[in-house]
Amino acid sequence: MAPKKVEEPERKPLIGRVGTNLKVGIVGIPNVGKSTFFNVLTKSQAAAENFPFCTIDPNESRVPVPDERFDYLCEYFKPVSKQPAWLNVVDIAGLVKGAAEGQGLGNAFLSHIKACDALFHLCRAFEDDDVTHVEGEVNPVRDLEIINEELRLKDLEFLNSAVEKMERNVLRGTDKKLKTEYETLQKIQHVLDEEKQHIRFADWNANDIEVLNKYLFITSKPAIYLVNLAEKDYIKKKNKWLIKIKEWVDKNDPGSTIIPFSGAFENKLVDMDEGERRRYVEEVKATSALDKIIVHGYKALQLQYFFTCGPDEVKAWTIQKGTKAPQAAGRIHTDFEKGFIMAEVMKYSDFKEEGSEAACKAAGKYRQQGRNYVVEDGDIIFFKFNAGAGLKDAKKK
Ligand SMILES: Nc1nc2c(ncn2[C@@H]2O[C@H](COP(=O)(O)OP(=O)(O)OP(=O)(O)O)[C@@H](O)[C@H]2O)c(=O)[nH]1
Ligand SMILES: [Mg+2]
Repeated sequence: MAPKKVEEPERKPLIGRVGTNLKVGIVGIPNVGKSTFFNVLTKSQAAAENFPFCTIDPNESRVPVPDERFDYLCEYFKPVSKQPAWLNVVDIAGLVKGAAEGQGLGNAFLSHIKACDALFHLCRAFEDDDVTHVEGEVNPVRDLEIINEELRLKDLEFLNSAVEKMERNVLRGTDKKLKTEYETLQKIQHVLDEEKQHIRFADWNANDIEVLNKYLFITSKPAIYLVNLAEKDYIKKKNKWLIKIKEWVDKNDPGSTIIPFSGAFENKLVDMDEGERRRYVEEVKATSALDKIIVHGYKALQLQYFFTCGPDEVKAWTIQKGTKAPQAAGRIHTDFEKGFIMAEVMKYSDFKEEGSEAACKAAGKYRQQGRNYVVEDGDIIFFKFNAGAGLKDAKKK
């Protein structure tokens, strides 16, 4: 397996939509196991947690984000309703060399990638003569290279047409805002065309980011690399490609996460009943990689969540990092934001350590926070708000 990172390189700010209903798209060349991974992911999460199977359409579903804090809170409160955080995942058809120019199923699929906010870049390191490889033989590094290049070319094509459209107006007009946007587009052109770089690795100022957030280029999206191994390699944690993939990612997408998994192994597990699965996992001394993949996907979107807890419901509410208390309250209901009075907050770790809300209060770990409080991941919150018409406070809708 790839060696552990010693030091996290500094990450660039996330470019993209601001929202909480964000999607990760699975990209890769054909026949590398994207759909297999997608199916196993949705099936296993639906089965394991007994949540409703959440197919949004045949290629999109949402999966609960595994979190032992959430499990503990459910265990503690025994609520009627359990609402975990969700990650939306989209299965995208395979891309081939030349897709940016319309080869293969080309262009339509690139537009699907555009609609996603982060990418699971899946590559194939398993050998199987029965599964055709479009490029002849297995070579995940070459495949990563192909996809990366197609994504860059697609952005460039989109950018060039935007620049062209704008050019006439900018040269003729006196619109200052248009001019700034045009300048940023030219900077982007330089990065994509001259430096042959992906957008997310360049340095952008606040103006640029505003423009980038408008265009949502594919190469501005963060990626996580998933390496599909044969079952035996996954179990042994050994495959000759892993180190080469690590080298490639370190060079081309420094700091990004690489997660080895095995579609075949996951597929086997998902079809077993609980007892069988436990025995098998013990026998081969390997566990499923799916939880780790979901958690990393969620993190790549720079999302986090706070909890509301009670006997009716334990719920994880997704927010963007840096969200302040009133806006977090607004996730629950707009009235909570408008009439925000305070947030009563316990850290999850304090709650667990002290054992109850009362004990947290006694220990001075139940804090009242105001409008400027920045909500932290895992906060347990009880909002007080003024609804004008006499409603004083509420835990949830
Ligand atoms: N041996 C082996 N075969 C696999 C594995 N994962 C997927 N396959 C097989 O590879 C073939 C292609 O898998 P898919 O999941 O459909 O591949 P895909 O990447 O979605 O392909 P496209 O949608 O055509 O781009 C199928 O026959 C799978 O059964 C794996 O881990 N090991
Ligand atoms: Mg597929």
